[in-house]
Amino acid sequence: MPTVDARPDPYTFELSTTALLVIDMQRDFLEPGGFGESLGNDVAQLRRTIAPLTALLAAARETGLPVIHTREGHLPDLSDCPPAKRDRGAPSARIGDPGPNGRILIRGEYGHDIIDELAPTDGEPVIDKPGKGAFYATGLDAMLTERGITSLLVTGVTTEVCVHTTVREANDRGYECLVLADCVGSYFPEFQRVGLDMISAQGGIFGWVADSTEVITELT
Ligand code: TIU
Repeated sequence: MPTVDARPDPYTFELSTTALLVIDMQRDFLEPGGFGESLGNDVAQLRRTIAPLTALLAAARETGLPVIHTREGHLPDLSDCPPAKRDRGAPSARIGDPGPNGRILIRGEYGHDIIDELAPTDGEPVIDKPGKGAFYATGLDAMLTERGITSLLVTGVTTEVCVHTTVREANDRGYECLVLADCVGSYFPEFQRVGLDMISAQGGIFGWVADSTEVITELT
């Protein structure tokens, strides 16, 4: 069984019960003109995740490790977007408003889709989720259970929002999570550091943290 140098201690996983989860690597978060920028964020902060995630995806695909992608977004009629989410804050454009990449965070729009560099291949599931967590109002738990997956290699954006929410949801459902530090990104450097610390502190209260190179070495 592969064992990865991680914190707070080494992470051992079985290939047959592990999946790579790629959270919300969408244009709406990583490119100008989308949801992330509308909230006042510098979207360039997230782009350092693309190269390591590209390498990790290649290794996972070569090994036959299941890859599951998620996308945050809403139905065109916004019936799955609570007003409490849409009305929050003072963004330059709200969810559902028109933008250069289509309506902000709306399913089917160009901006809602995954960036070209990390496009899913045929057969890789893409879970559309209305919330921050990948388990809320989705079929992810059933999909993992059906496949016998109990361990998740977690990547994507943003570290302190959708990655954290998903790891917490996964933790409560009994999944073990290894979060790959160079493959998760935040708009705020301090949130990146503290967000990862919060996962691995207290003996790994939510899971483990490692660099993707440690996993790639084990997979190849
Ligand atoms: N705003 C922010 O940091 N993130 C989100 O709204 N969604 C995800 O993290 N995917």
